[in-house]
Amino acid sequence: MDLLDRFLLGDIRALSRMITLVENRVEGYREALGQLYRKAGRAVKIGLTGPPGAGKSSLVNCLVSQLIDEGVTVGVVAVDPSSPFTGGALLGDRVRMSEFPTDGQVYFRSMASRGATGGLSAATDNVSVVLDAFGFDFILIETVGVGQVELDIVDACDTVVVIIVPESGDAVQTMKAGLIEVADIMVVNKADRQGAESVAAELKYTLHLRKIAKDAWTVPVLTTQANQGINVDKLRGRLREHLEFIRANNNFDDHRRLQIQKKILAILSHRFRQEFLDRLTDQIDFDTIVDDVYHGHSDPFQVSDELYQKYACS
Ligand SMILES: Nc1nc2c(ncn2[C@@H]2O[C@H](COP(=O)(O)OP(=O)(O)OP(=O)(O)O)[C@@H](O)[C@H]2O)c(=O)[nH]1
Ligand SMILES: [Mg+2]
Repeated sequence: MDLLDRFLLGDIRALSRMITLVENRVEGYREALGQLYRKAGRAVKIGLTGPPGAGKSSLVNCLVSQLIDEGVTVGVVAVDPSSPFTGGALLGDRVRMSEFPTDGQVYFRSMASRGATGGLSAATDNVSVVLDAFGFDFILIETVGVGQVELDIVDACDTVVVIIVPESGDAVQTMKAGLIEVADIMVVNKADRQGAESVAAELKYTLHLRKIAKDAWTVPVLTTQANQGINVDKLRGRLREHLEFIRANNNFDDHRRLQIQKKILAILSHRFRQEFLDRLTDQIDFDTIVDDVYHGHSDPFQVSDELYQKYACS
């Protein structure tokens, strides 16, 4: 029996192998992923992002416990910026795994952000498609909110939770980093520390000023203490409300359709770029061109125009 058949029968080991295949873009992955795409689309995707150490994993663990109690299945993808490994063999995940049932109701996977071929955002999205096709009801994606790539990752989710901590300057940093733009729910974690309530109030005020339309979703601001599981039930409640809201207002379908369009364009642009650059490097003597620019006889703009005319339009 081949891998896809075993996967479709619900074999967890086949799931792990499929993710590795997709993550590393092993030959044949496109065909397999294409098949899985047709089966995906049922899972609810929740993105959790925020600064390093804010308590994202702690919150994910609490949410997973709640979801398990509700009787639903959960797949978790953690994008780990510090890890050079792929394959989910990290200590943190082993510890986490041991807390939960091993009957397939929950599945954890880490992705190393360094060296992801073809882009981390695409790789994470592909892995979430695999989990979706496997049949998980919920997919939680944890990523450190530090740059555009991480924002792209959570932007593909149905609901985005942004987690910050009360430490001074954090609220300001969050706004600067564009995290507020992507947030459907804001969480100020480590509420046991000083200043949590004032940071929450500051965020509420900023969000109130930013609200674009009267009937738009009001981004709630919660305070939690994830290491003690405090207020995580409230977060679960807000997640449910947000899902109901976007389903009732068509945003859910619109957003998913937009994601499909983005995905097609991303695949195409990756391909165009790759093919064009391959053609260029095969045919061009860069030393001479660089010499010209270096000595002031040409400039990067003119050179690019000429190369584009010659190789992209042919
Ligand atoms: N005091 C306090 N500590 C917390 C709370 N929530 C989490 N922590 C602790 O904060 C530390 C970081 O928590 P994680 O859940 O690993 O944070 P993270 O955001 O996933 O971290 P990275 O994935 O490394 O960015 C751990 O030592 C947690 O036990 C909280 O509400 N209060
Ligand atoms: Mg973490």
